[in-house]
Amino acid sequence: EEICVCLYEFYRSFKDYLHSHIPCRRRDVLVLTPWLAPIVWEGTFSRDILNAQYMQKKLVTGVVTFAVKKYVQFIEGFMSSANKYFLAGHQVIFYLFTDNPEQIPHIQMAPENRLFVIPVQNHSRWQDISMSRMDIISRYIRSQFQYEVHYLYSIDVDVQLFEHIGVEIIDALVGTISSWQYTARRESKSYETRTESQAAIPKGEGDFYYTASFYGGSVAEVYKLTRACFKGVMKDRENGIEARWHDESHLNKYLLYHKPTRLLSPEYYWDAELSRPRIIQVKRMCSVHKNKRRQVIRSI
Ligand code: 2GW
Ligand code: MN
Repeated sequence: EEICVCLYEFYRSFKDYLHSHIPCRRRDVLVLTPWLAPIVWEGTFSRDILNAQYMQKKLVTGVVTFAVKKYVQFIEGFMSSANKYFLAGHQVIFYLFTDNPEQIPHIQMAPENRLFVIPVQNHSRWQDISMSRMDIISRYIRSQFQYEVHYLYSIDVDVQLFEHIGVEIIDALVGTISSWQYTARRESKSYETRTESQAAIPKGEGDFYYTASFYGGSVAEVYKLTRACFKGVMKDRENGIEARWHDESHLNKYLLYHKPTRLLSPEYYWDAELSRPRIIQVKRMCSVHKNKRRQVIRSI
């Protein structure tokens, strides 16, 4: 009986403690992977506690974004919303790769943030723009980023942030669950399955389907990831094959065999084309690009 009283007391004090930091806990979603990596949803963390920890460590985080050709039109919306909501109050360095540095609009940066505009060549095929990102990121990590930031995240430019994306995203290797595929069963996920491709995932394997629109981690981990993915892209090219979803297919292959240490729920990249199910309590970042044709193909 005494033990019972003890346990009850413990539970009660813990419950109060939890409640004071996380007012609405989640029971409706998966919050831990089978390899014990947290899956970040609204209602699973206290940003105050995380902020204080991160602040103590004096960390700097980098964001890599590409805006090539017509995609310069998205810079303004991305940069102004990211300055407001991405790791607000913490030091962030934005690395903006573009083929047209002169055309960059004036961007009002938050005082703690910095912006580097880096010229990059354009490719005629969009698939090549998308896939060359892995190569460019890894080369710049080697020559520059590793000396300037601790963590590095790659984000599509055709997005806008609507809510805070804070230090809950910080970890060694971080992937975001795709808003298109969060419910799909393994067999119906968009993985590359042709065994001739380096991105091939054997039938019946795969954990989650991750979006290439938002991933990151420590500089060292992102270096390994981007190098491996680019190697896969090159090998495929030699063999005359292109993975189903380009860099995204290679990212999914990599993250299957190098398990992410933290996953972001689709709150962190919600596709504008989709209606919002109940489990998505906040849309923190959404795509703003409406290209019906490609999206229809993608959802098949
Ligand atoms: C892309 C498609 C068709 C025509 C042009 C482009 C394009 C992309 C471009 O002209 N200029 C450019 O800078 N980009 C960059 O590539 C930009 O940063 C953009 O956000 C990123 C990915 O292209 P996006 O946003 O059109 O593709 P999504 O939103 O369907 O993204 C998924 O699929 C891609 C590959 O199929 C990538 O894997 C991407 O990371 C995925 O999320
Ligand atoms: Mn996009």
